[in-house]
Formats: sequence, structure tokens, C-alpha cells
Amino acid sequence: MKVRKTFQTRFVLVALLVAGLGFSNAVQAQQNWNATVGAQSANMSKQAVAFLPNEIWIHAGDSITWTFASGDIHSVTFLTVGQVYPFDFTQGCPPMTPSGSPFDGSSCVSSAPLTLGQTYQVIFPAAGNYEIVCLVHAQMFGTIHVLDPSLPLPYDQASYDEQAKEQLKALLEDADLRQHHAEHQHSMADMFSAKVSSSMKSVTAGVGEIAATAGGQQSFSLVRFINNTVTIHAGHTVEWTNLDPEIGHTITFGTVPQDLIDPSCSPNCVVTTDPDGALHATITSTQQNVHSGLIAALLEDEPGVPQGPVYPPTRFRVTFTTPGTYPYVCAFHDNLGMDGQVIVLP
Ligand SMILES: [Cu+2]
Repeated sequence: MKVRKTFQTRFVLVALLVAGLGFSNAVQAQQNWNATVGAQSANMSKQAVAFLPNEIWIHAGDSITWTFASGDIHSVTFLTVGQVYPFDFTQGCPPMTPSGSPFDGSSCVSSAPLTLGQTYQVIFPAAGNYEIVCLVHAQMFGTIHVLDPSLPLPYDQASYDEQAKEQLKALLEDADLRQHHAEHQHSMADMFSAKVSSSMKSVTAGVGEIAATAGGQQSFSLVRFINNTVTIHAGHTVEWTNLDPEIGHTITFGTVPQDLIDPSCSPNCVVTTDPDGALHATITSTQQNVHSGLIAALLEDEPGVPQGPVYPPTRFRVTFTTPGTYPYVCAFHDNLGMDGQVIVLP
């Protein structure tokens, strides 16, 4: 009995020792990497819609913690192969999975839409190449290469920090060029607006550009109404166009409605469709609530996906009949300071 107990004790001790060694080995192999989601200028007008960096090599068992760095929302999402990219980003994959969830390709993992200062961690237990997507921005994606722990990794954390900085710098420099072009030449809105009427002013509702790396795509967005105060005479029309391939906006006068995607107009007014497909409202009073719904650059075609109708609406026109000052916002990006006004003279 005594002998047996001793044996048991020794066995337990050895087992604990082995487990302990195994555990400490595992801890050494499991590294956490850091990356960033989104970035912005101080006044939030310029948004980097990007995973920074957007391509990372790690070992199986490692984790990555993403820190969100913009007022605009994004998600960190890993869909399974064959899964359809969902329309409703508020539901996660669906569903949302807690930070620290493992992803090995067998079931999806997704954060909620997150914003400035929040973090989300994913653990990668199995080797494989995985695409990271943002459910809010379809043109924002990258690649995580998970290698067997016996293989060397091409970069260390300091290299990724440097790559993230360089990618961000490139995006923001492009944004600077576009902003300079738009604000100092006032040519953008005129160049891209449809002069369907001689008495029409044009406003650019957002500008953006997509860039690519080998691992995915990212973009910058200038989240502003450029030339955001326009002055017209009663009876004239203002046209808004969106020159951002990534981000949709709205033009919203008065109360922001529940449904941000579809146009609405109340009381005593309607949003109609012009022959060229542009949405058109007539505002007769500063008390009217007029909402364009989603206005975006036309969506790209995708191989294997059937041709759809021309969608979404790319232009919004408002004819103002009554003198006054008409402030408006983008219902999606009011929090980033995206607003404007139309001053209507007699
Ligand atoms: Cu907007």
C-alpha cells in the first residue's frame, strides 16, 4: 500500500513536471502580435479604411490583437471558405464572437463593429492562409499566413509597425492630394456632376481611393462635403455626388430617420427619380425632413455574381423653392463632422 502510494505520488509528480514543461514550451511558442484597424487625421476628415498592415505571417498557436484607431467603425472578421459576405454588418459573421476566439477556418469569427480605442484578439491554432475582412467596408481586406512553428517568419513586430506606418502614410498622402485638388480648384464637383440644369450647383459628398498590396486592399476616404456651404437662389437645384468607391453617405435635412438606406421625405414631400436615375426632392420649407438614403459610387461587378440593376443611387438633387438656411448632415458620418448647409437667397 505504502509502496503503491509512493509510486502514485512519483507518477503524479513526473506527470506534473512533464505537463509543466509542456506548458512552458507552449507559452514560449505562443506569441501575440499587434496590428491596427483604421486610422484618421486629427479632425477625422481623412479616414484610412485599412488593416495596418494588411498582411501578417505568424506561427500556429499565435494570436493577433487588433486595436481600432478611427472614429469610423470597422470589424475584424474571418469568414469560412464558401460563406457569403453578409449584408448586415451589425450581426457579425453572424453571430459576433468574443475577443480571444480561435479561428482555424472551420467556423467564422467576428468582432462587433468597433471604434477608436477598442481591441479584438483572434487566436490561430492551425496552419493555413486566411483572409481577414471588414464587414462594414467590402474593399478592406488582408491576409493572415499561419505557418507551422518549425518554419521561419519573414518579419518581426517592429517590421510590422514600420509597414503599418508606411501604408498609412501612403494612404494619407493620397488623401492630401485629393483634398488639395478638391478644395483649391473646386473642380471636382463640377467635373463629375451632371449638368442637367443651368441653374444647378454641385457638392461632392465624399472622395476616396482604393490602393492594393499583395495581401489585400485598403483605401482612404475624405469624409466631408467638399464645398460644404453653397449659396443658390430660390427655384434652383443642388446636386450631391459621391466619389468614394468604398464609403456611402447620405444627405439628410432635419430629423435623421430610422432607416438610413432608403430615401424619405416628410411632411408633404416625396423623393422622386429623375430620368437619369438620380434621386430628386423638392424642399419648400426649413421644417421638412428630407433624407437621400444611401448615396454611393456604383458598386463594382464581381465574377460569378449575376448582373444587378444600377445600384445604389449615385446622385441626389434637391430643388429649393423658399429662401432660408438649410443645414444638413451625413447620417452615417455626422460623428466625424460631415455636415454642410445650403443658403437659399430670394
Ligand atoms: Cu457619410
